[in-house]
Amino acid sequence: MANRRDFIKISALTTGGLMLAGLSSRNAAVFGQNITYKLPADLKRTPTYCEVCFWKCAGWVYKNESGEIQKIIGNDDDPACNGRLCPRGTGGIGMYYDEDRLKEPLLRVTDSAGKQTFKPVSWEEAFDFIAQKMQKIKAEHGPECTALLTHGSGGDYFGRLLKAYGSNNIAAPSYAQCRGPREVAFIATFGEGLDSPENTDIRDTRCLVLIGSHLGENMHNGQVQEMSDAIDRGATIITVDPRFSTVASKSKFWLPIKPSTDLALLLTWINVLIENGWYDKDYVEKYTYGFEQLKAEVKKYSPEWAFGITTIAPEQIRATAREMYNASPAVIIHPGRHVTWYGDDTQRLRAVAILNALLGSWGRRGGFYRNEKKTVNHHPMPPFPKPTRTWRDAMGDKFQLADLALANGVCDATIPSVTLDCHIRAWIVNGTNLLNTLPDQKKTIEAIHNLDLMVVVDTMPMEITGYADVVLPECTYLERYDSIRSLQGREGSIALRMPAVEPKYNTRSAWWMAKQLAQKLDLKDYFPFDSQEEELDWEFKQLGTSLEEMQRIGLRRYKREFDDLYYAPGETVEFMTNSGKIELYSTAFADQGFDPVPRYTKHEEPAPGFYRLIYGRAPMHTFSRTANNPNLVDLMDENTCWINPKVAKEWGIQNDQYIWLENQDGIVSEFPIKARITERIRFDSIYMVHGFGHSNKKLSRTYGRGISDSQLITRVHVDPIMGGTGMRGNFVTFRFDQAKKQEL
Ligand SMILES: Nc1nc2c(c(=O)[nH]1)N[C@H]1C(S)=C(S)[C@@H](COP(=O)(O)OP(=O)(O)OC[C@H]3O[C@@H](n4cnc5c(=O)[nH]c(N)nc54)[C@H](O)[C@@H]3O)O[C@H]1N2
Ligand SMILES: Nc1nc2c(c(=O)[nH]1)N[C@H]1C(S)=C(S)[C@@H](COP(=O)(O)OP(=O)(O)OC[C@H]3O[C@@H](n4cnc5c(=O)[nH]c(N)nc54)[C@H](O)[C@@H]3O)O[C@H]1N2
Ligand code: SF4
Ligand SMILES: [Mo]
Repeated sequence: MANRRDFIKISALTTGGLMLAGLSSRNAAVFGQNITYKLPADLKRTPTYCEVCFWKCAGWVYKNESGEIQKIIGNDDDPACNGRLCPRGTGGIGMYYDEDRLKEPLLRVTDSAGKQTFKPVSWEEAFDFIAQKMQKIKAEHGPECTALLTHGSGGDYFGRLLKAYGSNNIAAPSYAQCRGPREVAFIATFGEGLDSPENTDIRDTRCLVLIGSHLGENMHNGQVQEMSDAIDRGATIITVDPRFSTVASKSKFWLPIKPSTDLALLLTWINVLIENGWYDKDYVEKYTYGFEQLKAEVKKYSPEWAFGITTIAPEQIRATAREMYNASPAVIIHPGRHVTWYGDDTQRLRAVAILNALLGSWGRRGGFYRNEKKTVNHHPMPPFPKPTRTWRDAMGDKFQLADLALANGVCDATIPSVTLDCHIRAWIVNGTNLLNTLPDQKKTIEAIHNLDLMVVVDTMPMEITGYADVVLPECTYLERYDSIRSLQGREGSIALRMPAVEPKYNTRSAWWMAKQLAQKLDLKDYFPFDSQEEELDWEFKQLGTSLEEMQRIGLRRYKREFDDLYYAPGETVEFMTNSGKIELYSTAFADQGFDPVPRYTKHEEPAPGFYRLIYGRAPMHTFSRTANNPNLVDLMDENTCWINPKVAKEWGIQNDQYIWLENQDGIVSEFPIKARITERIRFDSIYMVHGFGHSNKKLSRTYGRGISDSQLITRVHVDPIMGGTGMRGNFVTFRFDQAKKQEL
């Protein structure tokens, strides 16, 4: 291993307090620019869009008379939130007030005793160090040996920097650890993906089918609001989930499926619809390709067959299929969002897409509407150099249907291999806690040890910052401008995020950091404006408004410009697939040697005494980014392990007892987790909320609270079609003695 990095718990942080004032004035002089914002004094409230999750609700920040942030409320005009933020968005203030925040740039140094620590440094020292390393990597190995791993708004600016430098290795975990398989499946079927927010017309639906989508715990705001309105209107909800989720309790049908068998249910539903003629014949005839092949292929999937696999009774399968048909085309088989479960996820999502196509819901009211979005134009800049290599070169001919970069692919391409003459040598990590986000932590750490440079841009001392060479502290979303939020939807809308207050401590925005680095790397033409205000103003002017106007209104909506929201009766539609039709039989998959019509394959079962580890969301937290947020910790301060009473009895586990979990590879959870004994989970699985079990002691409110599902996800089921990391093929058992073991 080239550069073994010890995990550093940011122990040097406190020493920086005294140096701050001196450092920031020196920075200002060195960089020759004013880093304070020109905030209009007369604004009673300042606009923002939320960064607590990626639904990006627009809101207003209010301050008290002393200029302290007091509350954030939703922007009434915003189609993403309709004036109402979710609990996390309201609690976003806690991100600003969290005293555990990163406070100054840090550099990894090794002392005379060989101990690695972080030393507080000036911004200029940090940038000099990074630029020098990046120039060396570029000269010796080519710029393609640098990658950006990013989640969140600053990624736009670091992405521009990286492309200017000559690399296109830009990956976000929201693809191969989240919605990637769904995008590939819908592109193969309808010629377009869903992206965010999804174009589900829940507002007008008559039947919503949720397959592991736990809306209501998954708090994607506008979608949850539309669903609760739909429930009030009497729409049917069908929930397929091994756990009695919040939305299962509002559903007409709850199908407590055996986990990992959803594809069997979906293919059987397809068969039942076709066999009974419960599908939209005109729509299928006019718009689709491959119906006969589909029909022949799914013939074998009877409800009786599916019962043996899914444990869902045949009459339930028929009744729910009928229910969907009765509502069609105002029916949505929801594509879900985090869909990287078992490795055959693209095919499962293909089955979801096919069901929607048979019921004629795509392009129909109450099904899926047609999206619109405003394009944000950037100021002209020199063309980006064309990279000669990417992470894909490490993949051979695999995953060609992936339409975005894979974060796990970047990880793979960082580990030297005999087939690859150049591995990735530098990572810029922005806003993603990779140790908790990618499965197989051992591999992530191995990749990190092979880097010559790892820069982490974050707001908090997380697991990932502990492995950095350089830590760049970003100010929170309440203290900065950011790129323009342009959201797709029934109509396009744009929103401004501006600082409500000056950045606390010695923190800066991503734009500022990227611009300074660009200067050091001789790439300043890619950041042509002296201030972010000027750049935003230029961009807003292309959209028919200005920064000054947006500071007052926060959000602007645009009338639809192109197509109608839904297909007109008999409208001719050209789909962006090879056949120009909705492909029930995927020609693109056939070309690549994958099943053109999905087929059921069996998954491994837990050994006796083991239970499948499944996970999800809680309404008051977002992954690990909120785990230490004072306001949200007040609402929920640890995750619990849901265990069926039958199982608890067998093991003698009491409610609220702390236990350890051990997975099938012998990995034991670092911390104990509280047992929650409940009928709401099947006997073959245990459930927990993702985002807890933090090992960085500097996270004073969350350190050691609950456990990390990621730590136990060592078996990864990679999707052969697009490379997504299936994370639900891990089994765990209970342990009661870990406390003693840790004391030794
Ligand atoms: N085991 C398991 N793994 C999962 C999931 C799961 O449910 N279970 N979910 C998957 C899904 S769906 C997704 S989308 C991904 C999410 O993956 P991530 O986005 O990586 O999730 P977080 O754990 O919230 O890490 C976010 C990091 O950004 C930092 N941060 C917060 N605000 C800012 C900011 O303003 N600027 C900067 N620079 N940093 C900031 C936080 O401190 C934190 O370190 O994880 C995936 N991985
Ligand atoms: N509050 C909150 N809301 C969020 C987020 C957050 O962090 N916090 N993150 C956002 C993001 S990035 C995403 S991607 C979404 C993710 O949210 P979703 O896409 O809605 O859900 P998943 O995380 O895939 O699935 C969780 C549900 O799947 C069930 N499940 C587990 N295994 C199986 C199975 O084999 N079959 C079936 N049918 N169900 C199964 C679990 O019991 C659980 O109820 O949430 C978004 N909304
Ligand atoms: S859904 Fe909640 S956390 Fe996500 S952007 Fe909206 S208010 Fe923020
Ligand atoms: Mo996600």
